[in-house]
Amino acid sequence: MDKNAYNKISIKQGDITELAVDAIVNAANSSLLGGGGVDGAIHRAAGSELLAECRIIGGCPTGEARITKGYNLRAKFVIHTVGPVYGKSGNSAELLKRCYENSMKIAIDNHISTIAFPAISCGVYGYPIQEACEIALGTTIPFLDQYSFFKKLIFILFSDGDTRVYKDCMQNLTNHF
Ligand code: AR6
Repeated sequence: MDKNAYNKISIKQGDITELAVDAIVNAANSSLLGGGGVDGAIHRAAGSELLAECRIIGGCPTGEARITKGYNLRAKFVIHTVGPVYGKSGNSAELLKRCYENSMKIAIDNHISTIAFPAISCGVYGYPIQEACEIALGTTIPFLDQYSFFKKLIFILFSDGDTRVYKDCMQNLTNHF
């Protein structure tokens, strides 16, 4: 792994709706019609045009991703992905990995070079943060290595504890240099 890839990652605590990046990722449900948690916050901040565009898309299966505009958000785009309900939606680890992979693929297809992820599935869907974090970092970092046009990858967490887990996991990865 190229050390430069790690320099493009930042782990922050805060509200994803406030970020001025090319795309923020939404932890949606398969209807794409909004909900609670980060999904609710993104829809509130983006405004009703986001819901109208999501209606046209007509849903998204677990593990896949879809892109819309960002409307009133500072982010130009929203990439909506549907995480697994932990222990319920088939192979949870494989499905969560696909969420990160498919979000990064959509980013590439749309020339998105700055992107921010929340902790997909780690709220209402019950995924343990440590396991989810390892999947999030392990799946996205190889894309930074392979596609040098990516400039910034942000993981934005809501709680102190989740932020600490991500920072520790990142530290363990960089210690290998
Ligand atoms: N910015 C960053 N992170 C946030 C924000 C925010 N504004 N708000 C919450 N989080 P969740 P899920 C964190 O429940 O588990 C929705 O109703 C939160 O602390 O939003 O994938 C959807 O419609 C947690 O760590 O998503 C689905 O029905 C993480 O974001 C369902 O919840 C994800 O928590 C999806 O559940």
